[in-house]
Amino acid sequence: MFCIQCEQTMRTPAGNGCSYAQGMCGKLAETSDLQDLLIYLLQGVSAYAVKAREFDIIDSEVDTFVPKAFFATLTNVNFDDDRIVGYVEHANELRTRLKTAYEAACAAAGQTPVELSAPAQLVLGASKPEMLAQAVVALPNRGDVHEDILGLRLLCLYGLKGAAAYMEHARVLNQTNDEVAGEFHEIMAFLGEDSIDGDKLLDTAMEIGKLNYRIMEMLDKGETMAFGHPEPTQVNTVAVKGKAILVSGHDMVDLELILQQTEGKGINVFTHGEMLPALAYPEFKKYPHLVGNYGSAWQNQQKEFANFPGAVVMTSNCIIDPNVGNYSDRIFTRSIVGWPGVTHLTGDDFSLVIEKALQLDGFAYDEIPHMITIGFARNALLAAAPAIVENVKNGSIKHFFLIGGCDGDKNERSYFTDLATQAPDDSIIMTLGCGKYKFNKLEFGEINGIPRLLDIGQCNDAYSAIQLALALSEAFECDLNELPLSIVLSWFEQKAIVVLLTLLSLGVKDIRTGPTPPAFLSDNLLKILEDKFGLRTTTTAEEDLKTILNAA
Ligand code: FSO
Ligand code: SF4
Repeated sequence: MFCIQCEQTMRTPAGNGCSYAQGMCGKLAETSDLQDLLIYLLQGVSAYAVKAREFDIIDSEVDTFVPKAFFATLTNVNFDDDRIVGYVEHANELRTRLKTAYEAACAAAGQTPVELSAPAQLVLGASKPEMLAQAVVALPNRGDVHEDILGLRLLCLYGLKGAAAYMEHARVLNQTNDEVAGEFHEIMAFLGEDSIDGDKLLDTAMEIGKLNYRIMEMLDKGETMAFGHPEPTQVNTVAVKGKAILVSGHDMVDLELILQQTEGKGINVFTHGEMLPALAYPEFKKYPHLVGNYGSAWQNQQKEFANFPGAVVMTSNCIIDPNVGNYSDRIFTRSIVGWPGVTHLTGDDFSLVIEKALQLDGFAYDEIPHMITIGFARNALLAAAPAIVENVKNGSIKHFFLIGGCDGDKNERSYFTDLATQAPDDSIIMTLGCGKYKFNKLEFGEINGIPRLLDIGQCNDAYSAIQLALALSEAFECDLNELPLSIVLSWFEQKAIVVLLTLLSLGVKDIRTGPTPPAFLSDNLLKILEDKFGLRTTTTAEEDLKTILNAA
C-alpha cells in the first residue's frame, strides 16, 4: 500500500505516506492496492479512448464510467473491496471493447494500431488474490523516480481525481461534454505513461486546473437549471421534533428524490455537511419537510450520526467508519460511496431509508432555533456586486477574504476560525466547502446591509467566487491580483487540490493553503510553486492577517 493523497496521511521521519496495513482514514492495504489497480486500468481505458477518438469512436459508457470509478478512489469515498473489484472488472471489459473498436477502425483504414502504454496492456488477474498480487505495478510511487517528479505526477493524479469527482456530480445533472471527456482521457492516458518530464507535468497540472474550471461551470449550470439560483436564506441548524432523515454529501439529485418520496409521510429531512447549500435553492423550498441542517462537517459524523435519531444517507464523500458510532444499520450509501456491510442503494427507490426512519424514534422535541444565512452563490453575489463596489469606493469595505475548502479534525484548523473572527470589521468573508463549519454559526454582522459572512455554497461553488472576483476586477478595471482579495484554502482532499489548480491556472497569485502543505509536494516543488505563483502555507492567523493587511 502507498497512499499520500490527503492531509491526514502518515508523516514519519522515514518518509511520508500511508504505507502499512491501514491508512489513517481506515482504508485497508488491500482496498488501497485494489484502488491503485483500478486507476491503472482506467488509465489503460483512457489510452484506448484517446486512440478511438481519432476515428470518431466515442463510447459514452466509457466517458461516464472512467471519471465515476476514479471518484470511488478519492479519500473517504469507498472502502468496500467487493465494489472496487467490480469496478476493476468493468474497466477491463470496457478496455477490451475499446481496443477491439480501435483495432477494427485501424484495419478498415489500412493502418497499424499503435502500441500503447503499460496500463493499456496489463493482463488482468482472474481473481481478487491475483489482482492483489499484480497491484504492485500500479502503486502511485512505482518506479525509481526523483521526489520532485513523483510530486508532480501526484499533483496531477490527485488534481484529476478531484476533477473526475466534479464531472460525475455534473453528469448526474445531465451535464456532459464530449470535448471535456476527450481532454480528461488525454490527461488520464498521459499519467499512465509515467512521464519524467517535469515541465510537461507542471503544464499538465495547469491543464487540469483549466479543465476543472469548465467542469465547475457545467456543474453550476446543471445545478441552477435543475434547482434555480440559490438566494440568501435563513436556515435552522438544530433538531426539529419528529421522525427524521439526514442527507449528507454533495448530490442534490438524491436529496430531491428523498424529498419527493417522503412527502406526506411525517418525516423531516435535514441536510448535513456539504448538502447545506441545497436549502438555498428555490426548488428545495417547495418542501416544508426539508426543515434545516443538522450537524457540521464530515469529521464530526461519528458523533453527529450516532446522536441523530433517524436514517442517514451518504450521497458522496466523505464517509468514515460507521461502526464506531454504532449506526451502520441505519446509514445508506449511494453512487460511488461504499462501506463493507452497509446497505448500498442503487436506482431511485429510497423506501428502505423511509422504512428505517419510520422505525426509529426521531427527535422528541424542538430545540430553540439557531438560524444562519446561506445562499450567496453566483447570482446573489453578482446582484450584490454594485452595492459591494459602492462600499469599496466609499471606503466601507476595505478587504475581501475567501476562506474555504475542506474541514478536518486537526487542532491546527482552529487557524481558520481565528482568521475569520480576527478579520477586521471592514472586511467581507466569503466561504465555501465544508471548511465553513469552522465559523459559519458565529455572528459577523453587516456592512451597510451587506452581511460580512457570505456563504457561497459547496466546494465546487468556487466557480461562483471566481465570477464575483471577475466582476469586481471589471468594475475596478484591474487585474484579479490587484483586488483587495486574499484567498486562504483549507485543503484536506483531492477536490481542494483541483480547486487550487483551477485558481493557479487562472493566474491567481499569493494563495495561502493550510493547515499543512500536501505531503506529496517536495520542498523543491513547494519552492517552485511559491516562486511561480506566490503560493504559501498558512502561519498563524495573527501573522497572516498582519502580512495580508500591510500589503494591501
Ligand atoms: Fe468537504 Fe469531504 Fe466539498 Fe471535500 S465533504 S472535504 S473538498 O469531500 O468535498 O468540502
Ligand atoms: Fe492515508 Fe489519506 Fe490515503 Fe487514507 S486517503 S490512506 S489517510 S493518504
